[in-house]
Amino acid sequence: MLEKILHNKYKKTISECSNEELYFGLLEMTKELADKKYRTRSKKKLYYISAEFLIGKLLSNHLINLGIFDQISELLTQNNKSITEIENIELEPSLGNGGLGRLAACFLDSIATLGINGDGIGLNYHLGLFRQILNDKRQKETVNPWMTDESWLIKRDKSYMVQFKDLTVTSKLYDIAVTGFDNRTNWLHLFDIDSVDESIVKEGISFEKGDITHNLTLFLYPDDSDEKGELLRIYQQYFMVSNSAQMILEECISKGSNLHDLYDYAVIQINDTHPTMVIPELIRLLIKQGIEIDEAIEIVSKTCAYTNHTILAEALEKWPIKYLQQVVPQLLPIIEILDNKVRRKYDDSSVYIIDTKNRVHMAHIDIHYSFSVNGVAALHTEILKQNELHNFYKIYPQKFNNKTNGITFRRWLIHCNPLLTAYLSKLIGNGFKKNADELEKLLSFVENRTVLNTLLQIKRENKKSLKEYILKTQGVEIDENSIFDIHIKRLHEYKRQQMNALYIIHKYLEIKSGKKPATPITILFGAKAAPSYIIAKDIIHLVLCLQELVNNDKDVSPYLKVVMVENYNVTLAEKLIPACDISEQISLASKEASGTGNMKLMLNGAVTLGTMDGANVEIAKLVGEDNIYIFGESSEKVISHYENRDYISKEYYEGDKEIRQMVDFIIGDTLIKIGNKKNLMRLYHEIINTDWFMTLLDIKEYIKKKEEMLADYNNREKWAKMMLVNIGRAGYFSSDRTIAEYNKDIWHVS
Ligand code: GPW
Repeated sequence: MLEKILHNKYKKTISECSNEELYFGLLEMTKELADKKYRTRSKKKLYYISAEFLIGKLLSNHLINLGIFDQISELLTQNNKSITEIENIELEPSLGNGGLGRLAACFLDSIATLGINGDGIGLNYHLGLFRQILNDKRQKETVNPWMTDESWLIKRDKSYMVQFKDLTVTSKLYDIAVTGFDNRTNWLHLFDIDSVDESIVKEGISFEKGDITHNLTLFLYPDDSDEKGELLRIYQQYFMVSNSAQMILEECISKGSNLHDLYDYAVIQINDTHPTMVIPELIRLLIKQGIEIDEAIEIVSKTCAYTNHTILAEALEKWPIKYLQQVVPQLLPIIEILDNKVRRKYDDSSVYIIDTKNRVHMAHIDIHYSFSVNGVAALHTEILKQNELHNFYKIYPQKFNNKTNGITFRRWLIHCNPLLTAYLSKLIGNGFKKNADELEKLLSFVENRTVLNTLLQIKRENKKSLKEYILKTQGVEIDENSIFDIHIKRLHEYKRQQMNALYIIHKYLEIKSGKKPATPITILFGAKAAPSYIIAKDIIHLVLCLQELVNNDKDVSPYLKVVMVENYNVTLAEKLIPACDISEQISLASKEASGTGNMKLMLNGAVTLGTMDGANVEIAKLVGEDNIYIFGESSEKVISHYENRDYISKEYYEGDKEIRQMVDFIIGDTLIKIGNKKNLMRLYHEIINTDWFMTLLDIKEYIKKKEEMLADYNNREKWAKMMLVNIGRAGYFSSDRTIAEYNKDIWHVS
C-alpha cells in the first residue's frame, strides 16, 4: 500500500523518496487505514471534553495500534530508510500543557483500545502552548506552529454557530483519528474558526487579546493576568462547550433520542473545570427545545461527570459574574437558577455557586450538577473527601469516587523503549501488550543474574542514546556512565524543582570541599513555566545558573553535571524516560493530585525518589518499601501546618547551618557573577520569607535519601532488582485499567 501511495504521490519508489516524502506517504496511508477501522455506533457514547489533548507525535502511535509498526519499519530498513529519522519530520502538536492534557491523550488511546465508543472534544489551537527557548539563562516564549498543509487533521463539513454577546462566530470542525490497539477507531474533534490569524502575533507570544475573531483559537492558555486575558479564556471555553453541546445533541437526536432520555445516549466527562460551562449551555439548549427548566437540569445532571485534578485553590477557576455577563450573558440566568437551587437547599455558604465577591465557582457547578465527582489518585480523592471538598462530600457521599490515573503502555513502553519491549517479549511473551498485568511475570526473574544484567545493559544503551540526543539537540555532553537523575514536569513551586536546585548546591559545595561521589551524577530537568509565573521563572534562572557554574568547573564537572533541556515536550519525554535511573517525584505531600510521569518512569525501570504524595503512595504500596526511596513530611502533617499556619521557613533557615549555607549560596558572589541579582534575590527572599510549599521543611531528609540512593546505585545487583520490581509492578498503572474502571463505574458504555 505504501509503495502505491508513494507512486501516486511522487512517482517514486521507497528508496528514491526523501524522508519527508516518506513521512507524507505514511501519513496518507495511516489516515486511510485508521478511517477504515471506524466501527459502528453504539446507543450510548462517551464524550470526553478537555481544554487540552497533549497527543504527541502520531505516526508511530498509529502504526503500533494498527499492528503494522514492525512490518513498516522493516520495509523501510530494507530500503535503507529509518522510521526514527522519518518521524523527526513530524511536528509535535502542542495542544496541551502537562499532566492533565497528556492524561486525556492516554485516555483516548485506552478508550479506543477497549472498544468503547467515545470521542474527545477540544480546540484546535493554531500555535498551541508556547515554545520555550532558553536564552541568556532565562525562559523566553515564542510561538509553536505545528499544523502543516498535510497533517493528521481531517477537515469536516460540519460547523455550528456560537453566539457571544458582541459577536457570533461559525465554527469549523477538524478531526484526528484515534486508533485503538488492535481495536476500533474513535475521533478527537477539534473546533476552530476560519478567521483566526496567526500574523497578529508580534514578538514572542504577545498579541491583541481583545481581537476575538482573530485570536480565539490561537493559543492554549493565553496569558490571563489581566482582564482581557480572562475574558479571552471565557470566550475559548464557551466556544469549546457550545460546539460540544450542539454536536452532542445533534448526534443523540440522530440516534433516536427525544432529549428527555439524553443520558441513555450520551455521557460527558468534564476534564477539570475548563469545560464546566457545558452544563448551563446544555440546559439552555434543552430549554430552547421546549423542556422545562427543572427537567432540563435533571437530564444534564444525569449526563455529566466531573474529574477534579487539583486541590490548589488558585487552580480552581472562579469567573467574575461581570465577565460572564460581558461574554455569555445567555448563561447567567441559568447559573443564577442553579445557584438559587443550592441556596434553597443548603445553609452552608461554602457550597454556593456564586460567592460574596460575585464570582462563579466553576467546580461547584460541576459537583452539584453532575452525577460523579472523581479524584485522580487514592490519596487525592481522600483529601477531596476529608478536606478540600468535605462540605460537598457530606451532601453527596455517593457521587465521590476515585479513579487512579494511568498511562498508555503503547506509547510509554512499546514505542519509547523498543529495547526493553523486545526483551520483555522474549522473556514473558507478548501478552503484556494487551494485558499490562502480565508484566508481573517478570517478578519470577528477580534472582536471575542474566536477566538483571540485561536490564542494566538496556538502561545503559538507552542512556547512550539520550547522551547522543542531548549532545545533538542541546549541545551539552553528558556521561552515559553517570547516574541519570531526572526531574521532568511543569515548573511549579509545589513540585519543588527549587529543592533539587538546593541539592545541586549541596553537592557542588561537597565536591569543592574534596568529597567526590563514587559515581558521577547527571541531573536533568525539563520544565516550562507559565509565562506570567515570576517565581517559577526565577527557579529556571537558578537552575540554568547552576548548570553554567557546575558544568564549567573543572573540579566539579567530572562528578556532577546539570542540564535543563529546552522546550520539554512529549517527544523529549520519550527520550528521557527510558534513560532515567532516579525518578524525582518530590512534590510537597498533599499537593500533587496524582502525577503520571512517576508511572512512566517506573515502567521504564527508574527508581522513585519521592514524597508520600499523589500516586507515589500507590507506587510505594505496589513495589514495597525496599524498592522506592520515600522521604518527607506526611500529607496529614502538611495539611495541619496549613491549617495552623505554623510553618515558618525562616526558622528552618536560621536554625540550621547547612540550610543557611545552601540558601545563601543563591545570592552569594559565585552565582551573582553568573546570574541576575534581581531574580536570584527575589527567589532567595521567597524561600526564606514565604516558602509556601515548604522546601526547607523537607530539604534535609531529601538530601539524606538521595545520598542513600546514590550509594545503593553502586550495588548494581540490588539496583537491578529494584528496576525489575518497578517494571513488574507497573501494570496497575496502565490507562486501560483506569478506563475500564471509568466505564464500569461511571460511563456504562457497552
Ligand atoms: F490544576 N494537572 C495539570 F487541576 O496538568 F487543573 N494541569 C492542570 O491544570 C491541573 C492539574 C489542574 C495535573 C495534576 O497536577 C497532576 O497531579 C495529575 O497527575 C494530572 O493533572 C492528571 O490528572
